Amino acid sequence: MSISELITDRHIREFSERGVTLVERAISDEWIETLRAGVARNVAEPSERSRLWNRDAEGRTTFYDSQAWRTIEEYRDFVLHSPMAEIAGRVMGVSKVNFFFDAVFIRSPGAKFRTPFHQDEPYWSVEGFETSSVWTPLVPVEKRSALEFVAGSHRWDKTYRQTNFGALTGDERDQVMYDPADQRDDFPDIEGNRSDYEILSWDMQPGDVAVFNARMIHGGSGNLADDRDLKVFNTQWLGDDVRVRFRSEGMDPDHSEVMKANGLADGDKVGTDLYPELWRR
Ligand SMILES: O=C(O)CCC(=O)C(=O)O
Repeated sequence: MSISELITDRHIREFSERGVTLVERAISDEWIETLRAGVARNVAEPSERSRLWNRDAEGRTTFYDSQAWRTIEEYRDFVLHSPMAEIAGRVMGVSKVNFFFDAVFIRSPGAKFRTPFHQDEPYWSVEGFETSSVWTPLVPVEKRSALEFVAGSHRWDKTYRQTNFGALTGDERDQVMYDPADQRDDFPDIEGNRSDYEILSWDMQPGDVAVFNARMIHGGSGNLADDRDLKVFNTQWLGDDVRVRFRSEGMDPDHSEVMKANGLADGDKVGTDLYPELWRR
């Protein structure tokens, strides 16, 4: 089946209205095998950006790494040659797609740690509505352990003081010093008031992907049964309206220096070899 047949009007409408859509059987078994091999290599050779977000009393861990696509050849192959760019482009309904970066979330069997609810775009060195993150589990995942999304939150038109992921790691390099004059509201307590929100998640098989807008509030996953692990590869994609945006605090990953070195200034369209255009309608 071609990608234009795979992505239906329902996916496009759900992504636009609810901020997330599940695309089943989007990625072939071969690509999943490629990504699993990449994850094995990545865990053996973590980048300097890798972090252990959590290690519990039983030694169960949640490992994070990002932007490894230039060094892990399996990731690079997937980013450049899999149908993911076209899937992201067609779901977003844009005319072209640039690749932004990749991330992995690896939990050992039984890990309970859940990622705090957050939005992605406020951490990015770019800004725009036409963005997508694609959460791609490489193993079967039960709904109770899958990433959760607050339906429609991409259209709340509100940015909050974001979760300080540095509090998870305690690592000096991750701390965000928020400006005391920052007038933004604190991040809403979604977990403590779950019944106030429509929270979406699904049972997923390897090959299924959740495509979500980078303004969506999302979090969770983890909460694994004792015999289940979780390996997730995520790719992030930029559409037509995205522009470079240097923020005064909290960029993670902070691309401002490398962007400037490549001639990109605040307000520019993304592009250059840093963010290759990988699909055009
Ligand atoms: O899988 C997770 O624990 C977190 C995923 C996430 O925040 C993301 O893909 O942006």
